[in-house]
Amino acid sequence: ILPGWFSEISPLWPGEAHSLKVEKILFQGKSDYQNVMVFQSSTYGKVLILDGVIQLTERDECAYQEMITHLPLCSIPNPRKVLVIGGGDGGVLREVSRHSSVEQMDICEIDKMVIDVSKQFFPNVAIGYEDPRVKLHVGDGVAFLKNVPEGTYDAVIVDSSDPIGPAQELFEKPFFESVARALRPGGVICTQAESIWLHMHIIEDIVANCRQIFKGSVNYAWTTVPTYPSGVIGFMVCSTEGPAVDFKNPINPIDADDSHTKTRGPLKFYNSEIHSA
Ligand code: AAT
Repeated sequence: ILPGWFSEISPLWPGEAHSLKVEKILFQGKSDYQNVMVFQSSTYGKVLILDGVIQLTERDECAYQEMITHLPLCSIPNPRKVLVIGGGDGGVLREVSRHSSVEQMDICEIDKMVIDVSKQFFPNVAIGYEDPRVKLHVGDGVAFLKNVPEGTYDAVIVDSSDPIGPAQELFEKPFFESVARALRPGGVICTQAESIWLHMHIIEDIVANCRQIFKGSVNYAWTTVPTYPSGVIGFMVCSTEGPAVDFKNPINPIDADDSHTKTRGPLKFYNSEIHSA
């Protein structure tokens, strides 16, 4: 480990560790759930770390937040009620808020410290909270879903950390069953589903579970994020039984210059072509 550098070391990617040069450590704290750190890097802007794992950097967060949000929301007509699990930084909320059909955005993040730190150090990400359609719930996503009435949501986005620590259950079958219950017929889920280069065993399990639970369609998509392990990260995008959803051909395109461009900035990564690809 080089002095003055951050190296991302984890048993989930043995034998490799991506490193970023640290200019300055801005925050270090311990929440009830995890260690939280923010530092200024020399080439990726500010970086948010949870338990030693990179959650986002200012430079490349767009490639993750835009894809995990618009892959599901651009695949269905007029999404109205959306639930985000995790995503305490607010970046997914920022992206959901670009959809004018949305009436309600619920978010359930387990760790209040992630929310507070994001508002303090990542204002262009946490801007997602500044939308009156947002309802914040601080708690465990697994418990939250158990109390959601059947058929409530058009879309559920699971912006989850890796399956070591508080997010472990978010990768397990009972959780996917409760998401399916919370979705309307033909509703969609998009969940963080790790890297095709590192986690085939995890992906195989998720795919097998989703094939049993989501009777509409089951797909795997991926995007490039240079600061995530192996430089790519994937998503499971599935729909429940009901009106058919064709995730490969978005029917609800988002305008590159949408009405929120002024406050949220323009889309930087997502468009219909990259969605289909
Ligand atoms: N958008 C940034 C990317 C993330 S953040 C994942 C979030 O999930 C964290 O804020 C974490 O506190 C929250 N979280 C973890 N477990 C739960 C839970 N059980 N219920 C609700 N929220 C939870 C993902 C980064 C991916 C990293 C890839 N290596």
